[in-house]
Amino acid sequence: MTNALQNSPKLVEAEKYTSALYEQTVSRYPNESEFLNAVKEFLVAVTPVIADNAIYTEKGVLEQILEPERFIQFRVSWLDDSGNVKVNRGFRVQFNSAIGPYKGGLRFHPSVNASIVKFLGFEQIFKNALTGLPIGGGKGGSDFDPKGKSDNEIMKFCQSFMTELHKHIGPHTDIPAGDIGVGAREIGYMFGQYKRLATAFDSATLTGKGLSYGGSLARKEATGYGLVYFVEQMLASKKDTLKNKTVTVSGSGNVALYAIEKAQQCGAKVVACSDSSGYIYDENGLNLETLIQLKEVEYKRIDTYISKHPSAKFVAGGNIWTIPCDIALPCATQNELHAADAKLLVKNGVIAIAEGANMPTTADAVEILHENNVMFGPGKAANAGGVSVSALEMSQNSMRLSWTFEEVDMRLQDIMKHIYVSASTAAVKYGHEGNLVVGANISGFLKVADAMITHGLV
Ligand code: NDP
Ligand code: 2IT
Repeated sequence: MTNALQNSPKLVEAEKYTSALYEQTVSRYPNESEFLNAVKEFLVAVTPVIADNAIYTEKGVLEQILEPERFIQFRVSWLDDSGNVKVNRGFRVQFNSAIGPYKGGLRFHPSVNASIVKFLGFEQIFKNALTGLPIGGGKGGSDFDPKGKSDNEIMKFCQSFMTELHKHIGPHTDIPAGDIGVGAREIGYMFGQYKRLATAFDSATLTGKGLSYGGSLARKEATGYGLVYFVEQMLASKKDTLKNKTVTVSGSGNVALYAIEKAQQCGAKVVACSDSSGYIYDENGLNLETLIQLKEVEYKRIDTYISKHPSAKFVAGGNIWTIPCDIALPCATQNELHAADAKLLVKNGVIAIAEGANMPTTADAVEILHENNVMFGPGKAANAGGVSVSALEMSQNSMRLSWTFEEVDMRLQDIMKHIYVSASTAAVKYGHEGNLVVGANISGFLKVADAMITHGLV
């Protein structure tokens, strides 16, 4: 908030208004804890903007923004390899299309439900706005568990899922991509089925495609690389760099692997990464080539790494945040870094934490980091590199050409810098210097809210 606003009656009014909106959301969706957490963080962050600009209240922008434009739920039936009938739930939330067609990933994980899809779709609205590219917010997925499934079962599931989803998506309406459990293989099967049903080669209907049929160079690397570019900006603000820093990265999926690669290229030593069964640790640093072979080629668990590198240890069920580090990059899933972890990281001397995953750090953990002056990069800013290059993939598809890796990577670096600058500038303007959670929410919100107002009540 501007200094004049501090403790002003306008701010008190705005706080009452956003608290009431939060309570209303709780009473509408009492069981959607992940969605409610995302809404709470957002409402608290934008309260000074509401206090400062009466128009957002007059036009009911917040009331509208909290409610998805559309929420689609559907049955996904398929046959497993033994001929048994399987039934999963499919979801797509089309949350906000004020600044562009809905855009956001698909997650296949047994935990997926309405709350998780809505929290991710809500975050995506502001993340996508921050990129400066013309994309609205959406998200989807299924409670299907890809673990232990044969390639044939994955294909059957993807085809059945897309048979319903294709009615709701398209290059000018809604463009899904990957997320947890959805990578190049799944996008390929879904694109094949979409193409067949649409009787058209609408390449810009899905992003994260293979390079042979319209994918963008550097999309695979984009989220992890973008995260590290964002961390470089955070460190540069303190005249520091990644050189010789000790880094831990949770997860060992798409985001984690390429965050590790870029951190290593920047001169950091990445000593640990994880999956849902535990973590691997090597004080001399992890070998990325082995990790990529195990995870992307052989689809193996992280514990298999130690047979190739005896100097590393695998800690089954271990908590990666107990390892001392300068920089921690949570890149697995939501709510994976709690208050106790934040305290321990602070005690062990952490200087920066940035979220590759969506909302991995709980609200009380973020508070502890801020209290202890640990730099904190929230996911909707720090992991926006993935969706940014997805939007660049759409541009290339529209132009029917493809840029070089270097060209895409340069654009990605510019976008991450721009996101850092706009979030940190908004934080300063509204009286929360250094608080990128507040800055990212405000900066994303302003763009979407202004577009919504110009469209009238729709
Ligand atoms: P992947 O499926 O490639 O990898 C996910 C990793 O996280 C795996 O190591 C997985 O371990 C671990 N993980 C997932 N769920 C859990 C859980 N409940 N508990 C513990 N570990 C878990 O996914 P991505 O790398 O694509 O996504 C990781 C995070 O990044 C997600 O939060 C996603 O929303 C976010 N993100 C992804 C983007 C992208 O472009 N892919 C863009 C922006 C954000 P295991 O194999 O044991 O389940
Ligand atoms: O959370 C995310 O930003 C993603 N999973 C990527 C979305 C996209 O459309 O590339």
